[in-house]
Amino acid sequence: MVNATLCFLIKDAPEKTVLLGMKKDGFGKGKWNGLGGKIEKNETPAQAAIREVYEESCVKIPESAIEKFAELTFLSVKGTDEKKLDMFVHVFVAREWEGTPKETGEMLPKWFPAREIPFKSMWVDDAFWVPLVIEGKKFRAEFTFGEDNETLLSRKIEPAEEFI
Ligand code: 6U4
Repeated sequence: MVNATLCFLIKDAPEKTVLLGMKKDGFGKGKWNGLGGKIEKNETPAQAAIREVYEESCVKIPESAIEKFAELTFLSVKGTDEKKLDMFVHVFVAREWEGTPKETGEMLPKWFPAREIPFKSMWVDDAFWVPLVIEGKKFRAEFTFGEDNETLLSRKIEPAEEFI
């Protein structure tokens, strides 16, 4: 199982807005998503999230300003396509950071009003859980995909206590 992160930068005023990134390459290319990627050896999930946000958008998040909201398990029905990956994803939110998001080789960052999240251009599971993150709910979820890695076969979402 690959361990990865997703991080959402959220501004609360004057209107709630969320930073998403258009992935330019790799797994999920062409989709809007939170910023993130695989956790490297010797990194905590929070450290990995901070590093990925910096690599993908040049924004620096202090370790004290990142909070975990969810754990997601993505499972895929095995086929012959070697690109299929099962992933365990730690989801974070940051409300403080240094710098302005910039386009990088990996991501095109863009602010979206919380009421206008582009679910049609995101992973199909996102419509079920991204709103919970924006509302500040903590939860664990599991999504199973078909062989195409796009069709959602099943989903399970349960509330969670604080994550340490
Ligand atoms: P690298 O490490 O750059 O070679 P790459 O293929 O670009 O790998 P990676 O590992 O950086 O991908 O990113 C995978 C990202 O996609 C993680 O942030 C988790 C996210 N992700 C994977 N499946 C997802 C899904 N079903 N819904 C979602 N995000 C997903 O919202």
